[in-house]
Amino acid sequence: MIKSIPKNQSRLAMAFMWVAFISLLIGGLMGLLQVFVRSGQFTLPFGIDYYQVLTVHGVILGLVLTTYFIIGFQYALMSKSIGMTNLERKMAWIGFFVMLVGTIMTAVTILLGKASVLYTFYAPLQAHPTFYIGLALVVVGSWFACFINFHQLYRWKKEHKGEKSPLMAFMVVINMLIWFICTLGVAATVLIQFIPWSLGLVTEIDILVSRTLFWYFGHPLVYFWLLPAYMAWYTIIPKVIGGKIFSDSLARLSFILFLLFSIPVGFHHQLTEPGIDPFWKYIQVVLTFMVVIPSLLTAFSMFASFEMAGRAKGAKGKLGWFKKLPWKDVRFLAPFIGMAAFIPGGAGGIINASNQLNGVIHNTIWVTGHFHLTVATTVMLTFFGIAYWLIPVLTGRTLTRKINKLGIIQTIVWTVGMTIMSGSMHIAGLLGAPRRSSYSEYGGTEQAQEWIGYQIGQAIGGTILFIGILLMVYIFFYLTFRAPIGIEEFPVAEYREGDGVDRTPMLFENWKLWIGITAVLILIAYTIPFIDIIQNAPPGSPGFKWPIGNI
Ligand code: HAS
Repeated sequence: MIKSIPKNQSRLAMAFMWVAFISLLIGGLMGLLQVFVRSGQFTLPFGIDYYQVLTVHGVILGLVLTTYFIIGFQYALMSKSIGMTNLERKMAWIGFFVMLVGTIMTAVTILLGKASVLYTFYAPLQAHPTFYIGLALVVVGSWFACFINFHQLYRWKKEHKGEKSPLMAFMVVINMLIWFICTLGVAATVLIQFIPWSLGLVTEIDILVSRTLFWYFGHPLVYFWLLPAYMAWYTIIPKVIGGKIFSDSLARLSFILFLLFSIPVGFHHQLTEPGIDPFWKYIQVVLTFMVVIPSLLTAFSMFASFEMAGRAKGAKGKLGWFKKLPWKDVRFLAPFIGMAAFIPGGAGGIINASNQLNGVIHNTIWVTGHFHLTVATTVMLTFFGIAYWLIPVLTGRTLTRKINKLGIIQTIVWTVGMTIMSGSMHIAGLLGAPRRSSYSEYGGTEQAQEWIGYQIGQAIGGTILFIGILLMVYIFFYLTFRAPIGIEEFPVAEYREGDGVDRTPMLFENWKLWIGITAVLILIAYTIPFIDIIQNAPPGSPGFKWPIGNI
């Protein structure tokens, strides 16, 4: 039963959206400064440090914007599909404020120049303790959202004995399970290693342990970003295009596969690191290739939904459906371009995961190009596509034709900017340009001359993208304060006839089974190598620990 979202629950989701869009503006501005510095044509004023700007950019966009948007969007999906009690809502506000305090602490520390450690905060780079404490609070605050979402589904299931859960709620719970399990890793390294070390309570830190715990979190993090986009692709886009969901079982299967395979793969970020036995790297690379499968299932499902919708509108021939898609509707166009970008973006991921090829691209700006295609295009354009209807739904306003048109322009600006910027990054990376460095334009080598042109390409693309950010922030404000009062549709797709939706196996909701298999896979992938790392971390034994005075 689909209900509208009550006002007090809309306010909650909007609070998360506010933080997300303010972050977009601040983080985007930092991105603009960065590409200018890397072009070699610009020096930062007032002694601002490149790495400080890069840290603000990565933390604010990669961690703050995404997490707030996702939690707000997921609350809206849960409110829409299974409702929220007053107690759940109050707890959600507590979680929001815990996150906000943490975010402000982290942001202020970075802005004061006390935490220029980038979003990966690799030791032995060290930040002021408030950076790590702030991060820990953000994580703890986000756990409120996890347990509230789990409780919402648990409550619904108790009230609807024997019934299958609504697809949206099922997807939200899977995503929050992934988030909860993976943030245990980052919470462990921050609480056990970084906070005591930065407070001076201990004088050494085991670098490889900290990086391994970070990447135990870092890869599932990218699926935590991706899955809300997939939620929209599976459950909302079919409605926007006037079609139906292709298959309930396939959608659930794909999400379960993400739960199983997105976590035990962190070593593919550490393929070049000594101290991890190649056998375990190999195991995790195999598991990485497993996590490609649910994306391929999703691609299949999307094509099926598009074709079905097109044929229902009279499309003929193999590709006739393409013309019947609603190209002038920004709620469709933005996510669609996101999907299209995921074809090269996903191919890039497969290249990254392939051991020998990883040796070519690792630590080059190719990787930055990869994640600007995936998270900054596929995910962000889908989030923008969601915002066009979600913000009016939450504020009791409507998406006007004018804003729809401006949204189409914004989508095109973003696509052009990102194609130039990410394309330049991929090429410069292949030529050897390093990432995470402000000195890439004058390495003094002949090679550096080859990639300098692409660094300027990045600056051009980055400038166009910044215009895209300004447009999007304007649209957000317009939809929040100026758009006409009215009722905007919360698009929720129905299943196609003959989907066999009633026959979706109840096995898919056997949470003990799926969480159990997930735990077993994590234990297989990590137990032995982790013990090995603790005992024999390079370059000496027992564990190479960086003394605090050397940084
Ligand atoms: Fe990645 C590095 C491997 C997906 C984000 N990745 C990163 C980093 C980030 C990131 C942020 O194995 C850098 C971290 C850092 O700071 O160091 N990635 C993969 C693989 C996948 C993948 C195998 N990544 C993502 C997604 C991200 C993301 C998604 C964000 C949201 N990645 C790596 C590896 C590294 C890495 C290594 C480490 C590199 C290094 O050495 O440092 C896969 O999940 C990709 C599977 C995807 C597909 C595509 C399916 C296509 C679909 C679209 C269908 C289109 C339709 C439209 C229907 C197989 C679903 C129709 C279109 C028409 C034109 C008609």
